[in-house]
Amino acid sequence: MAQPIALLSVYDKANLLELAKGLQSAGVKLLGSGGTAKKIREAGIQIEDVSDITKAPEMLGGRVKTLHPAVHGGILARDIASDSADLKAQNISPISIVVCNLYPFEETISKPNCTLADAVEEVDIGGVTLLRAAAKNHSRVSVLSDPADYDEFLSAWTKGSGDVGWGLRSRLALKAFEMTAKYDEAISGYFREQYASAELEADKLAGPVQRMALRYGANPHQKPAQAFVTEGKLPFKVLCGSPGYINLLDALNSYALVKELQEILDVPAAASFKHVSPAGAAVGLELNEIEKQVYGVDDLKEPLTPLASAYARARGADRMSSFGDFIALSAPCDLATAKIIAREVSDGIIAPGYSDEALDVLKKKKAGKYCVLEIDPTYAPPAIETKQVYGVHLRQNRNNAKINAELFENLVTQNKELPSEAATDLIVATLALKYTQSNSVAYAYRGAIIGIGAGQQSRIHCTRLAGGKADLWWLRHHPRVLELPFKKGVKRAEKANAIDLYVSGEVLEGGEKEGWEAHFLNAVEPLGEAEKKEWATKLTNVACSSDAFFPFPDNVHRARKSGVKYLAAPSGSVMDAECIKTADEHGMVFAHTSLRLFHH
Ligand code: 93A
Repeated sequence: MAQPIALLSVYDKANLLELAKGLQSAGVKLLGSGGTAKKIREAGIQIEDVSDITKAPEMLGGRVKTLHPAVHGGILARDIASDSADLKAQNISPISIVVCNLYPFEETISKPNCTLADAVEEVDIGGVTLLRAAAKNHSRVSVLSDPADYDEFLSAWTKGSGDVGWGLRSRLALKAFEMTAKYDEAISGYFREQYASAELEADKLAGPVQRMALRYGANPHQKPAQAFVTEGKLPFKVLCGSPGYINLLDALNSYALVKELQEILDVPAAASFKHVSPAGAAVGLELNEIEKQVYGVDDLKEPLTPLASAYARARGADRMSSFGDFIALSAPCDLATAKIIAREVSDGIIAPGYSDEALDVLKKKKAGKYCVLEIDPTYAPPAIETKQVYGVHLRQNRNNAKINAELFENLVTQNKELPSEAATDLIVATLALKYTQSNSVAYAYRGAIIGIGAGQQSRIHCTRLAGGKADLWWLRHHPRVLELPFKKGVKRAEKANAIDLYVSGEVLEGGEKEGWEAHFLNAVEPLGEAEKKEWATKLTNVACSSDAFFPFPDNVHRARKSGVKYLAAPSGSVMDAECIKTADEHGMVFAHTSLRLFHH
């Protein structure tokens, strides 16, 4: 058998001499690129230069060292007759071991004064080719890309008399593939930053870009931060302001929600997001006069379009939570909608377009810093999504479950009457859950979320939280609330706050009490418990959906207290029968969906 050959070409020369010594004593012939061969030779170990077999000197200042058919033919040749014949014809010897690690690209670019030219010079070509070729041909060739593996390899080589076995060869090949992939990612990341960011500066208002730098991540100390795609351009462009990291989390989740709502219900939809969960979401059913008053849009001169009604409803579900929201619209923003947004405290908006007048209005918000994003409505996200937590990559198929009326066909209660309005409300509630941090439960009424419980570890806490919010929402319709004698000049957010304190029955003392009272022209009597109870009985036909099964019937009891008649949840609880029995006791209609909708 011919003497096995090892090709060594390493930037990091750690453990190199021990490996070279070991290979030599095992009868392996050594071949090295310039610096690697020199170091080994200086240690008294015999080694040939790559240029001895290529018959070509290293050139272009080291840019071409190992890139040669004599090298790559020797690595890539299989153990088959035609490949052996090719090698023989070209007088090339097969190579059995490749030892290579790459120029320190990441280390170089992390230096503060690294220039573009410095970075370019550190892009390793020949080394990546050696690693990839050897890894490709791992059925015959061993590739050592990490000095930490030399010892194990040497003992396996000696033990196996030159055959380290398929197991080790395949593990080493995978390591080499991972290494070149990571290396390439560092290179494309660096050049994306250099070239796609420059594009951002130039074309900010003209079109979408591939990458945008963000001020910071989830918190101001989390720098640097960026948003990017690896192919094409981001699916949105920035028309005004500059989005932050949380803004984008809100924008992308909320737009997905409203887009699906409109697709399924064929009515414009809007959502008001905070911390990556909806505070409200709705479709644009026309508002009656009381709703206009409750949602604070009764004084608007501009007639409400369906889109404006959708946002008024979405914002009106929980005005406290929507303070500083990120808004998503399913249809191009019109003037009527922009006028509602203009006077609310909000952080930004995403929509598939803006009328000129609407954009003029929005651009004036926050002294010109209001974040306005225009999304491409034809954009379809990739099917696979990946995120990284604590250094671990998590990958899954996107949640592409369709939420439509068919989902609620399995009615498991005695009462099986599900009117189309209730089916619409179940769709709104369930679709909202698809984009709400779990656990979650949502109550919907007249095409809008009226209470949502998000991010709770216990199901009943979600049901209570959502129910409590729905109760407050309903109390805001109470005639005593609508007649509260606010002084002129009280700001919208202050009103929302004062009403919330009033309906929640919060006990106020001292300065807080005085501050609250100062909003009104005269003394305001609190809402009594009996009044509240009596008012609660007037809310009926509410829909409620849960992102996973109800583990106990307490959820059904609690939902009923907030006027819920229509329930939807997946089946699967050992208490399913009990939950159904409870729903039957209350004359409710319960749809088992068999679709879990956790979202994180
Ligand atoms: O500039 S290169 O991309 N051109 C090459 O042909 C080449 N072959 C190996 N760099 C090349 N290498 C790299 O040189 C290896 O990846 C290794 O990091 C380094 C070893 O160089 P030396 O043996 O001269 O120290």
